[in-house]
Amino acid sequence: DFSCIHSKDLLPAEEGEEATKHFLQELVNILLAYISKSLKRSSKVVDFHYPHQLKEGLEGFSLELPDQPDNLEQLLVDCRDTLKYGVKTGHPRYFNQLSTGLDIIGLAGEWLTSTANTNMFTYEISPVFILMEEVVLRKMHTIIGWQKEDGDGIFCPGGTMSNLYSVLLARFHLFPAVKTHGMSAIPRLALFTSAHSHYSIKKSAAVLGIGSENVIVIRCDERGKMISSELNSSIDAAKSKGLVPFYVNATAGTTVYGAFDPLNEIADICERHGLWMHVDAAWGGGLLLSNKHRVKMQGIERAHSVTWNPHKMMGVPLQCSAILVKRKGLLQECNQLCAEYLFQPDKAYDVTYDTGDKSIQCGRHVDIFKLWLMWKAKGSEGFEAQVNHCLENAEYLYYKLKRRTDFQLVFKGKMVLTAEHEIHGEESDPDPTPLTLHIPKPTHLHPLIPKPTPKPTHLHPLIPKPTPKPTHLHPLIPKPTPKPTHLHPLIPKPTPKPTNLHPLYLDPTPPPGSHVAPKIKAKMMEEGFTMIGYQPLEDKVNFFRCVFSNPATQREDVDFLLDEIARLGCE
Ligand code: ABU
Repeated sequence: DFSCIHSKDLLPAEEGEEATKHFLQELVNILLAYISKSLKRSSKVVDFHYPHQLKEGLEGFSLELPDQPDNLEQLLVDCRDTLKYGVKTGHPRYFNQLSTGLDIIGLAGEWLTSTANTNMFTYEISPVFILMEEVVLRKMHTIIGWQKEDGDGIFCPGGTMSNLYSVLLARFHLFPAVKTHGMSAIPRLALFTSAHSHYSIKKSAAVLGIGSENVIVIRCDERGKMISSELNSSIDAAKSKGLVPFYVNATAGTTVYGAFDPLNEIADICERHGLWMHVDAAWGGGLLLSNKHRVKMQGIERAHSVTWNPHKMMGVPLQCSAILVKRKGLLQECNQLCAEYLFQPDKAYDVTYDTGDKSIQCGRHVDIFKLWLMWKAKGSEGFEAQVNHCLENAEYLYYKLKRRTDFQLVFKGKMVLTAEHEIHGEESDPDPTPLTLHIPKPTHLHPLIPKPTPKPTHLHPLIPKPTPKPTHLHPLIPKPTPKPTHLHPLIPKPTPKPTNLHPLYLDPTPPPGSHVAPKIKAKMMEEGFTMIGYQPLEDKVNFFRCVFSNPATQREDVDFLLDEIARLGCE
């Protein structure tokens, strides 16, 4: 009974050890019960509530903050409820995001990290974690295929930040004066990325003052791979307009199709034009650990920098993302500002281990320990088996979909091949292996689904805000920036007036079938037995994207997902 105990009774209070032990043990019991439940197929992925319901408070669970301290009994109830109303991302039937699953060793690593509660900026306060980071980064360089003398890097908060680093480094490599003199000291730059690449490349250009309009978007083929011949001609075209091309992003595992750009072809073009080649392998990086599947990333060793998120395909708990840089010392040169209160040059140890000045942050979370511990626990072979299992699930889904008449594949042709198929050339497409599979709309269900009654949009969490946009555009591709007007740039553009139309029907002629996936998803969330994301893409109306990164997911879960989508669509 913790009803008479408060946080002030825990350590460092005198005699606080017993209460602390019992409190933490009770918390562990709650977490264990949650983990076991998360893995039970009979339990829900989500006990979904709309924002207003959670804000109003549910069965004693209140988000409001008290003036007087709550007792520990209440805090334990709050912990239970927080998990109860959250999403069980470790559930075998959670297919919604690229980061799924719950690795117990990774969890232990995260607990230890929080217990250590230190910062990654200097060796003096994180000696062990700094050396672990060095070891893991070296391992990743070797796996990429860089020479022993090459390789640098840093863990940072997510793939977007890793990609931002890559653009920053490429620009500094070409124009070091930009660090001190800013953009006015350098010419107008251009960078290149595919239409299916992650939006963080445009965001990086915007954040770094290059301008999102100077990101030149290269078309993709039907499978979502960059058409490299168009990259070449776009570079020439940009040069003829007086822009200075400096950077190409190639994606290894695009966010929606899981497509792999032709890295060697892109590397050839980058070499010909003297451009920095970055590979965004945030999603696909894990495949480097698979002897069977790493063939899809041939050419990655020619990259100047690589983004790789172990928190995706490798199943490391969020967050764990690396920016890997071939040229040693560049991160430090680009970012260091030598703050004297942290990075004193006259310390008693080798100050190159004070890696914090490589970063654009000051404080940096310890993301390395859980990955290091998982690598120890599984070995590289364990990660390989895990990645192969995910791809086997993807292949299973493909074959199931081919046999069902109530689903339609988003693009024709085999989406997942084993290495064997590739070696023997049984398919016409030599590089057809995306990691994510796309369960398309069950279009025949369309007439059976009633038109939703328009609701106040602030109550419906699944419906995007009514920003009018052409529905045929991919959501990851920002709308074209309006041409500069006479307005001062600091004056925000007027927000389009909200209408009273349901956001799904804003477009007077929505493409047929576009509301099927959102309607199924809305029902799926309310029932809560599985979760999968959808999106439109280019000329394709909303379709489901099925992600496999959870080692707990088995074939029966794939079967369940398909039957559940079909059931919800028929209701
Ligand atoms: N680019 C971050 C991951 C997004 C996703 O889970 O779909």
